[in-house]
Amino acid sequence: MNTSKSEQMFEAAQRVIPGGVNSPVRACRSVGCDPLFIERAAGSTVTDVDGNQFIDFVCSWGPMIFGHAHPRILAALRETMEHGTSFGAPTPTEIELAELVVDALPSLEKVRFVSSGTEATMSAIRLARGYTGRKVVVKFDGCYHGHADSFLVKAGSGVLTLGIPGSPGVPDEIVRNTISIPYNDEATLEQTLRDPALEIACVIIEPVAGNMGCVSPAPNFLKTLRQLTAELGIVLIFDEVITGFRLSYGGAQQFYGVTPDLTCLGKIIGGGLPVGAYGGKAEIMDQIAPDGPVYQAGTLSGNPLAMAAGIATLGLLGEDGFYDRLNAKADSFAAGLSEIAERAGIPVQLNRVGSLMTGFFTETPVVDFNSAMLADTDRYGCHYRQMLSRGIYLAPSQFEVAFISAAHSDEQLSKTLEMTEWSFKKLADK
Ligand code: KE4
Repeated sequence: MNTSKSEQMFEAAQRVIPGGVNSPVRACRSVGCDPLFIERAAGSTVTDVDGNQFIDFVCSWGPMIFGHAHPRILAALRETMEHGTSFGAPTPTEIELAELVVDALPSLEKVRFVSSGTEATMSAIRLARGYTGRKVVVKFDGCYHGHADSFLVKAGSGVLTLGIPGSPGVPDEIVRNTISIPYNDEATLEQTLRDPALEIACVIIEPVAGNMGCVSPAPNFLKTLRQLTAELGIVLIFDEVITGFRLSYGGAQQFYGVTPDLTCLGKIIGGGLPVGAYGGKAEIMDQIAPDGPVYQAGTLSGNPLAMAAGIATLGLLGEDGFYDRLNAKADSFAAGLSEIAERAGIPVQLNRVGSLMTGFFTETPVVDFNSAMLADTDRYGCHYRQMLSRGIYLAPSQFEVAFISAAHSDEQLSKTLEMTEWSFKKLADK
């Protein structure tokens, strides 16, 4: 595969952009190769600057649930940009998307748009702290909520881990109020939330974890979390940046029947443009400026182009039977993957929820961060490179999810299974 132009571009990029990328995972460091520079995309394929075409399972890390360059979304953008791109003033499109989002999610009475998932989660925990007057944020090992200081704590190795900075530049004073505990561990959850020494403002969780690879909540885990936080007056925040409008039109909260106090969104609601959002009960949301004292602002929040792309996307998602068709496609693809791993004698734990999935190269069921860390990342890297050489564009990390989109055709999924079988056989021979 000729990648000469990507190589030249990567050299140029590294001279002016840290690591040559604008987000670390794109550097492909954990899969042992240099990144390809993508020139265009359509449907479920991306094409790099050397003209190599790939079936795409990254899907821009989630937004492309309909595939790339969907005609309805492009048309909405073209029409909107004719009238300008940003005004720094309220616009009708913000109301339209806000009403769609509020109507879709059980927990939302009001919503505030921002420009990234990080802004959404950062604002949500500030709001929870302002609303409760408490300081401590509880999160879960292996869950990622963006790069705001409060979230950059190392995943705890102990049962109960007081935050220790997970990145230089994050002062102890900031992360001292962040506690990270094991996902799916009800005993530790109850022990932590009931600890009288802790002034807990909120718990934030990915209702299906997508940032240690795909890890689903244990049966009743979310219900127990909801019961405890309600009893103790702790704000429950669902980070649905990945799962929102992915697992169902009402997100994970509808999929599992558990209603949080606040919800964070991103990715799909922007249709590929920069959008994040946080929302919830009016009683809490009314604490946000200018109505309330908790400050949050953004120059491009509610940007007309992003709103138009989001409205077009949600319009498509609302079509009858969309999620049934998407999940059925993902179901048969996942079944094929499991059969192939079995035939090849390769230990793979395939975790899937709806159209999100991760194949962990390990014999141990993956139910939390510690078990996810047992996966063979070298073997994943080898698989990644082999699949790339055969035109399949997987997530460049064992600890991310693969996304199935409405644009993935049966033929493309069959080809991917064939290439997976070829790759697994090569892995088994190593
Ligand atoms: P952004 O700030 O990247 O828009 O969103 C942060 C975020 C918040 N919450 C969840 C559950 C997320 O998954 C993310 C971002 N996801 C990663 C990939 N899993 C984005 C990819 C990247 O960092 O380049």
